[in-house]
Amino acid sequence: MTDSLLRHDWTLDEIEALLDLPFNDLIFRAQSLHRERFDPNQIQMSSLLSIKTGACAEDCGYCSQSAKYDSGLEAEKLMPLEDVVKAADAAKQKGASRFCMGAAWRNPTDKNLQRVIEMVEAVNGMGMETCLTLGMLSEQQAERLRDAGLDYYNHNLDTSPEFYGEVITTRTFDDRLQTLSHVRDAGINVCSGGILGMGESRRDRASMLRELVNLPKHPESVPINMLVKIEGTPLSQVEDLDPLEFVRTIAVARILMPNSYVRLSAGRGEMSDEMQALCFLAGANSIFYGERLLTTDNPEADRDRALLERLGMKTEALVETEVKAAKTPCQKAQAV
Ligand code: SAM
Ligand code: DTB
Ligand code: SF4
Repeated sequence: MTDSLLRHDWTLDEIEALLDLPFNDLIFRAQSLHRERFDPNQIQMSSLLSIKTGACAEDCGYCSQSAKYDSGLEAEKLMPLEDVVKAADAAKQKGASRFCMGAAWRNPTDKNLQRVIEMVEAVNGMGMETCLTLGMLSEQQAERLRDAGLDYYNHNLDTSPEFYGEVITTRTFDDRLQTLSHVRDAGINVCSGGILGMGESRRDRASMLRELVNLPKHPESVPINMLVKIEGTPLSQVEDLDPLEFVRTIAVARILMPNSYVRLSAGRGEMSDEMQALCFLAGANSIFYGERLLTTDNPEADRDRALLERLGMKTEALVETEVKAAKTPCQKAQAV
């Protein structure tokens, strides 16, 4: 069945016109569409773990983990399997339905990939969805991860092709598109989004969204990060983005990709409850849950629980776990 709302031919001017709408009109449009496709009071929760930290060869100007900048971060080697399993179990107990493992690599070596595959198999075996973010992947590596049962691969475009060179010089925008195409072709769900508040213009935000929406298939998951300013990195002193501009970008992502999960990602620690509530109203329906992102703090689990309760929102964890545990299509339909 074709879905006329799933367009892949958006122009930059059309997207910028959405960002330019009066705020109330934009939010109303995004929320109306959101509730046609999703339960507006339900939120998907992923938990993050850094399985290999720091000493990265890339020069991403926002990142605490690049070896090129002195952020004071202590580097750690690839974590043993049993520690990963323990962390996944703790995340599951707290209600996360997806476990996302991140490594500070330009790309994984085939040997390291084998160790990560064991982690994916173990976490899948616990009834959780798995997500990885390991940097660039070759076609064969993506296929190996697919064969291991990986559910999602996160690889962000980060910003517009025009602004990209201001942030990263050690790999190109096209390298990122290529990894996304390897992930898509292997049949793994794509998680791709970017960072706002790095000094980019509104047109850059529109251009990044255009790249995402005009991919051959919309990413299933679209993380929108607010820059977490890290001392020692080139972007540590950049001017704050107007919070309402962040909310606008979430709303436009929701309108452009109506079937995708839009994740309110990094930066929640510095956001008020009211700002997060506006992001949910604009169509965000996923968050990272747990006290730590990769190397920086996330809101305390208690604060998140209290926020969701104040808003009358519930998590998707139980529903998803039941669906995943069901063996046959008929059992799956019953679980839904
Ligand atoms: N090394 C792998 C890579 O770059 O693909 C995976 C990990 S990397 C930390 C994953 C994503 O986290 C980045 O692409 C970026 O979008 C986001 N990120 C990293 N540092 C951030 C920061 N300080 N603020 C906001 N987002 C950040
Ligand atoms: C994404 O878009 N955001 C997450 C996840 N994908 C891997 C990472 C955020 C990192 C924030 C900075 C840190 O904790 O190092
Ligand atoms: Fe390395 Fe990823 Fe950080 Fe870039 S974002 S420096 S690739 S860990």
